[in-house]
Amino acid sequence: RANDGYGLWLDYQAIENPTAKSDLSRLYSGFYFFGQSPTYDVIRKELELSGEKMLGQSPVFTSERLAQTQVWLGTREELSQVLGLQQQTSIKELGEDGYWRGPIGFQGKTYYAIVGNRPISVLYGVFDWLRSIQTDSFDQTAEKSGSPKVKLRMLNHWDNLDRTVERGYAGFSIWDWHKLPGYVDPRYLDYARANASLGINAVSLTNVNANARILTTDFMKKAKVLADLFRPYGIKVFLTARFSAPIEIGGLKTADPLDSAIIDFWKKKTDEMYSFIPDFGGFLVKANSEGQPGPHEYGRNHAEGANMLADALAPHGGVLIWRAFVYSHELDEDRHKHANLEFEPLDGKFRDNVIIQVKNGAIDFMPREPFHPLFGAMPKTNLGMEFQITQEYLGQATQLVYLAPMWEEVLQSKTYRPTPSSTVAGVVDGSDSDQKLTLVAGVSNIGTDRNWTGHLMAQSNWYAFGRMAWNPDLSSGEIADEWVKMTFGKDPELAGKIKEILLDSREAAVNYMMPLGLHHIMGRDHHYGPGPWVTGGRADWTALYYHQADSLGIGFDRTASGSNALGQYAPEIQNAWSDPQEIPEKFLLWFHHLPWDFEMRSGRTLWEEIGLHYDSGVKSVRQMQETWASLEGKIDPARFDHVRQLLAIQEEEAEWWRNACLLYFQTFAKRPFPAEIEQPT
Ligand code: GCW
Repeated sequence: RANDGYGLWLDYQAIENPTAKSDLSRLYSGFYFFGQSPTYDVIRKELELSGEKMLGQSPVFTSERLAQTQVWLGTREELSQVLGLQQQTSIKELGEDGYWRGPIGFQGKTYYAIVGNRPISVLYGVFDWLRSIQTDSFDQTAEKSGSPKVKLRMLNHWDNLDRTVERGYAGFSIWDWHKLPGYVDPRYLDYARANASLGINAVSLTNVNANARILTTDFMKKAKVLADLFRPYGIKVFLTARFSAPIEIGGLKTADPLDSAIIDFWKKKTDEMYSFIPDFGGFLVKANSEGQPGPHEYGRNHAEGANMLADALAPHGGVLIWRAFVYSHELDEDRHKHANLEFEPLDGKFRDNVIIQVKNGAIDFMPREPFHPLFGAMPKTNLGMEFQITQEYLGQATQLVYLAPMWEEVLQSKTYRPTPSSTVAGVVDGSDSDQKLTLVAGVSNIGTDRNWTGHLMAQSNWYAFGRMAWNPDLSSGEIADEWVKMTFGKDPELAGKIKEILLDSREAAVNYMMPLGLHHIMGRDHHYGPGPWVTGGRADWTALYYHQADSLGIGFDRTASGSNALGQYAPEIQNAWSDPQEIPEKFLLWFHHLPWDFEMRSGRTLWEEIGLHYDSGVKSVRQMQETWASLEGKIDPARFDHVRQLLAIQEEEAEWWRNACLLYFQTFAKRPFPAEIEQPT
């Protein structure tokens, strides 16, 4: 059967190396569980699947005669009860999600053990072990331990109750609300396995542009089924709460967060939710943003809105996630500044169980943005990161763009606050901040398409998101390496070439779409393809607002002579970036309006440099195509052809972007294109 990509990175390629195979085969001949848990049943199933696929062998699970076993699985406590073992006490320090795996000597024999602080972390240890086998890095004599740096590692689905998906490019929502609670699609379990294999431990099922019906009893019963299925995989369910729900489903006249009837409504709703899902994660809220209802309607601020919901969740241990994606051009001329203006004054005013979820940049998931200036600016507030895995502004389902280099760039950015060496990763994972409740969220790219993500290669973005949420300091290169080997096999030449394609793809997209700090110049509403000419309606929805091209030059002056959004960053950044000679050129036009003949570091003019960037983006795509073509015969024809066809579309689209943007900007610059580029027509 043709490989349709359904198996994701859990497809478990057959092991060919005879020594590795016989070693592993021995291990698969005797698994021993020291305790019982529904999560151990999940592990058993994964061992069955992986044994069949990697070795053509069913694992043996024994319950007696320890001496005949090979692999031990259990929690630290379970192991020490049976064996009286006191080693591995350090595992305890790894926290509830931490695990240890390695050899244990007992009564003259060595066993391979995977030990966690609770059953879920044994599962994490098993997935880590399976990953090491698939990537050829398993050494049974070595010890390895792991634990996540972030507490909530979460997918945000923008899925509507009618199964359409906002900004979804992989079919419809996998949540079949119509058939729930009676019918359980087996796909739900494969979804849970995939997430658990990465350590993703929370999912918000519904769109942040929320429908209040999800909070009705009927829908709670449906959500309960999913929560029950996900529990053994360590995944908690969250739902989006529409702020005006008291009016829409509660028959009340207001949604004022300080009104006692409203407080009571949310308390009862929340209690009811917990009666169905005792470990319900909490609510995710988009309020007073893009027309969504919120506390402002009643003259209340974000903290008053968020805290009211947080108080309803607190007795149950629930978390309230409140988004900082708020903007207009009314509060300030520059939309960029809006979130800081509204949220910074509220620092320290949110309850302990509130997390403010902040997009990686201040505008909106652009191909490249400087990090959001809220990171580092609210030391007394839990700040979570929101990435977008779905490629709204990065080619949607037709383009291959590996997003991990972008996330890495953001996470490793220095904020210089709260300490001089702080980074975004350090703020978010709490190592540079005091925050206890930490969160990395990603807007899901999953849908009903057989291969889950529309573009097969977009599976790498789901994978990379999960890995980075677990450890924000992992590099995009090592993650690519893992994913490629797990998805396409370990042939070094093949793996090397696919990795090269992945790692070049994001810079290619930036170049042919929005190089040198250009942003928000895409097609209106659908956000597909170029639209630097977009005008009309709200100023901050036009393109001209962002690129500001005129006969003199191009770019948005956000320095002190302009909007001074730069003033929202730490002084170190302000100093360096306010100088067009010093700012990294990748952010040049984000912060500066410069003449077309401005001299770039290459010695070329700005106009020439823009042309070269657009053109090099197209050339990179052609290089990706060539590299892919060289893999013909080394990848199964189904997957080979899928990617080949999409790369051909991507080439056309890259040319479209280049030609459209350059021809449009030329109407202002009135200069010829650099001779060395393919001339746009
Ligand atoms: O990126 C924009 C999208 C909207 C989205 C919004 C948000 C859910 O175009 O579709 O709405 O951001 O993040 O709230």
